[in-house]
Amino acid sequence: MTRDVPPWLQEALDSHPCYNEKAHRSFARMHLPVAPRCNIQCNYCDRRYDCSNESRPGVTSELLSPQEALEKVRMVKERIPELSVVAVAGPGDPLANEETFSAMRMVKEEFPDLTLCLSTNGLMLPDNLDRIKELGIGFVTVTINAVDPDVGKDIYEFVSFKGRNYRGREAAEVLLQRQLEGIKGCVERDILVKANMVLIPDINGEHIPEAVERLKELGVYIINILPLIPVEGTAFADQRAPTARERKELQDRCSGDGVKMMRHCKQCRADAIGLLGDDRSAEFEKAACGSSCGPGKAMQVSGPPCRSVAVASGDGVNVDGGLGNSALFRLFEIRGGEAVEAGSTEVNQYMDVPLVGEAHRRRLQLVADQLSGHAAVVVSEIGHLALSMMEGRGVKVVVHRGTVEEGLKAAIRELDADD
Ligand code: CLF
Ligand code: SF4
Repeated sequence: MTRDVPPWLQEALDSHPCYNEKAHRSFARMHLPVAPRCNIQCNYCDRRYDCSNESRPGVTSELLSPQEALEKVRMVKERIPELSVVAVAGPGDPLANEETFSAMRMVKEEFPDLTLCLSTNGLMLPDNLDRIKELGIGFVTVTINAVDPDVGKDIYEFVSFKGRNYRGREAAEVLLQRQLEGIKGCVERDILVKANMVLIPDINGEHIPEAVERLKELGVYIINILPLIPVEGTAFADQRAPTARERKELQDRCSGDGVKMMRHCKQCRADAIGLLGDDRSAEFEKAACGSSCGPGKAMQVSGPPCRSVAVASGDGVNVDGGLGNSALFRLFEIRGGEAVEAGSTEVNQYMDVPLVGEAHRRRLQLVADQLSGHAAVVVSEIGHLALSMMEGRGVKVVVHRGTVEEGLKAAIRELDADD
């Protein structure tokens, strides 16, 4: 018998296109791409693309601030009346980004009739259970690819948890323990859990049935076995993807007996909008821009032009690092020639990577991805590789050794000169 549906979720379940197959042709979902950062590194993920928790590799998502996301919900709700679910599913991990909660809160306040949903790698789930429940988020997906650290150790490059970076078996152990604790906490709070499992035939193919058994015992409501999509430039670029037959056999083998099996997943983008089989996100691209600019492709539709600049500065006073050795970038919007503070973005989850070789290149790439979408970055130094990565992403690099204030002035001058 399938897990009982908590009464407070029955109505929402009837119109949830992912948790309820019957609903997927009549109800639409919308993902808010407000969560760029991630706290782990899955070997199949390249964050130039969308998060594989809930997405397919493809076009990079635009990133929105919570305010921009709310404005976009207003627009989408007007044009897609069948919208029933609003979710955060990347492009990084929703729970590694405070913006997820700000956006959800705003949506809940203005649209209490919409169902809230999120998808996470689970690392920070135990710490956020009460907030999730309080916000009325009744549907949580956890991507859990193994319940044995000896299998998981080959799937994750690192896990960054509470100031420490873990690798190998230890990383898989930390992640698994948090995922299991998080799932248990959701079930205890009457939140419906979906477990996403990326099927990597030569790594976890044999292990998935055992993992599904464990997840059933924990009270997971529905299982979603997704095929690995090998992405160029990732550690799993050469891993074999499953065949359709392999996946179906596994789905059949793991079906029934206390758990539902999702078979209609579309491996959506982190900014997907519409019915599962009819993505309409392109219609709404660049539709949102409110009072602030940020990373991503948000576009100003009214008011004075604004651009965003990221400055490498740990103390907020001096420009004190390069792309490869900074933990924090301060963000500013340039409006009418003035720089206005707009928060900060941490890249310290990549700090524990050797400064040479492939790992270093990859780290630079991740930091560059995180900073892509800004008009300029200000750093005190930069190497050839990092420079070409930033320029390749259309970001102006300003090298400045001095104060943040002077660095911003230099950035404004250089951006103006380009106009
Ligand atoms: Fe989005 Fe995921 Fe919520 Fe659905 S998607 S966060 S549960 S609202 Fe759905 Fe898309 Fe498959 Fe995800 S089809 S990738 S299962
Ligand atoms: Fe990528 Fe993080 Fe998602 Fe893994 S959890 S697929 S590393 S964004």
